[in-house]
Amino acid sequence: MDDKKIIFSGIQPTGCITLGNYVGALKNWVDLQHDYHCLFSVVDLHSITVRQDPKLLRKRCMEFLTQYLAAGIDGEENIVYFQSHVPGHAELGWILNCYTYMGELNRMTQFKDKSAKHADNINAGLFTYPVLMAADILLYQTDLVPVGVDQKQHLELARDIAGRFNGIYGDVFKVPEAFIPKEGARIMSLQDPTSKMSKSDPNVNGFISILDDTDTIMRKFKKAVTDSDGLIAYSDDKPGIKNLINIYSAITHKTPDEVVAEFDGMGYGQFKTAVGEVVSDELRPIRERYEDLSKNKDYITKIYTQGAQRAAGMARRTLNKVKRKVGYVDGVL
Ligand code: ATP
Ligand code: LTN
Repeated sequence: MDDKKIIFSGIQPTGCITLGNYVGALKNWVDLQHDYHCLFSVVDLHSITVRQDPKLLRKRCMEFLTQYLAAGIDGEENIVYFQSHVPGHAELGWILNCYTYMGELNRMTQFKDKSAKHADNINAGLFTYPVLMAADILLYQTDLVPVGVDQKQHLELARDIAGRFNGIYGDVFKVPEAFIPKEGARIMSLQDPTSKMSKSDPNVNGFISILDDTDTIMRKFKKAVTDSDGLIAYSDDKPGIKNLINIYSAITHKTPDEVVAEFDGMGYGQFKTAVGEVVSDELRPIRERYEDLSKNKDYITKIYTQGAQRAAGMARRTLNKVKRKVGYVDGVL
């Protein structure tokens, strides 16, 4: 193998892939994909921490994987697959559960948020979810994990677990680093700019799906909640406008200061239209490729089948090492 480093990342198949997921994660995967050996997984094991309709879940899993490819991920060069197709994730997840403390998991803010949201179904999977995420990453000796800032705490836990395991057994796992974008690490809801744009938001006006058409995108940006002082400035006191500046900035690669200078003296209406246009121009080719790709089921099947085979080979190497270190007898499989 050459000296390229390894990337692992994933999105769970719930709701639909949003502009937040795109700017925070997917777009960076596309930018980094040729410089690293990459594994991009639809992390379907994670999605059942919240109750899912089986038919819908299966359909959504296919749609998510197709959207990875439509966004520009090269499925031949990279490993693109479904997490549930590689048993090593669940196996290592179990082992790492025994090297993770309840106290650590109790501190996870996503667990606190999600258990408040789904009070009728606070299952053990929701609690140990970050351990499965650590297993996803550590299974492949991952160097870099491109994610939005909301995943930083989970990544730090993965690093702690890796360090703890290595401390007991010697160098087993690579300790991974997070790759968090500067602008766009946390895109906020268009309807409530103090909370994260979320793909499971029941209010569809709060998020942009990467498959939304131009009219829908323009309409959602026009409706975006801002303030009433009419000044385009980058400030925490103006979360709505700050969010729009961040979106424009992430798509155009301009700094927030440059964006503020560009729109100096203009009204919110004009600015919202400009943001809608850059987003729409960015997403149009993705939507078009998606239409084409979704007609080609054989190609998609080929990508995820070969992806799982390649991933399973890499996973096996780490798992064998882990099992030997823990003290299990060598198996036949
Ligand atoms: P849910 O709302 O269902 O919990 P989500 O929208 O947070 O889902 P995830 O599957 O949890 O989506 O996240 C996939 C990736 O997208 C992660 O790397 C996450 O950090 C990133 N991400 C999610 N939402 C945003 C956002 N609003 N801004 C930037 N990055 C985001
Ligand atoms: N927990 C992540 C999704 C996820 C992930 C991963 C991201 C699961 N496993 C491994 C990066 C690496 C989330 O965004 N909710």
